[in-house]
Amino acid sequence: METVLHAAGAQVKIRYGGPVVVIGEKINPTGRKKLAAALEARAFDLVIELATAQMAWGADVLDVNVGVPGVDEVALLPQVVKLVSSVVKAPLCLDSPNHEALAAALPVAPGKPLVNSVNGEEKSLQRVLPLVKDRGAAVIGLTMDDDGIPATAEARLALAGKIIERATRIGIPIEDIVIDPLVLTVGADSNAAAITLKTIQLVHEKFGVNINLGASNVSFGLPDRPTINQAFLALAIGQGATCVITDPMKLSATIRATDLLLGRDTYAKRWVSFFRQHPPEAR
Ligand code: THG
Repeated sequence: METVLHAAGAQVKIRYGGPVVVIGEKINPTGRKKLAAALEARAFDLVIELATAQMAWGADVLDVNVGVPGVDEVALLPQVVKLVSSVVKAPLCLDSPNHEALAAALPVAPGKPLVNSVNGEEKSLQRVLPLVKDRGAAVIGLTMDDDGIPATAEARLALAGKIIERATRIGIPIEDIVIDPLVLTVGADSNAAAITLKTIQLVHEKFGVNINLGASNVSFGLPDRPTINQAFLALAIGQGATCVITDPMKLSATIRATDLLLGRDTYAKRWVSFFRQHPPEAR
């Protein structure tokens, strides 16, 4: 199964057995006061800097999230999407829970973008899926609904099935659906990562669709988060995750090393190229 995204001549293929696709997460004001203030002031230098820096560190796709509380996302998301696409040649991942903001940004996003996200909630399915279908975009389906994130892998698998069924029923090709099994922090529940890893395995076996994961949640509230995130990502990729939304500055090296160890980097070409561009002493 291959999810193909493109923009300005750049094509990104998400597929099992290929190198993991990195979605740069840093254009997101959550927990970043400087970026939140800049977005509120419509001062976009920092956004441009984050876009180019993430590309230099190996991002394939850039996530764009402008969710500052109180800000008019319907106006701001398309504005930032246009700006980012004018400075980098990468498909974008439009990250908003607000379907009106997605509807406003989709027409100005270049090529074939990724919509982040739909979930198993009835309202979300009804509002987001038609936008994805009409735009010919791909979509991330989160395995959660009105009741939150289910506690078991089997229940998350059922939600993945529901999203896939509803999306394909309105004509979205199954290869344009990427399932995100979500992870909670192991600081609160020591089984949190294990449940997510099991969900990846079940979704991969049953549907064969591409699987995305955000690595950062897993370590919330714990010391030395990067080490936990690195270990988790390697395990998730080994289990079948094919794309990850993360900080490329912190995690591209681990992702490249994992691809190498899984036999997805012939002659270690990508690893050596990354090493030359970002030698360890400069990381
Ligand atoms: N799945 C999907 N989309 C997602 C997520 C996911 N989008 C949002 C999120 N998870 C991924 N993006 C972020 C963005 C920021 C942070 C974590 C995940 C973050 N911010 C720091 C903080 O809150 O403390 C600030 C870090 C910094 O300053 O660099 O951790 O799972 N589909």
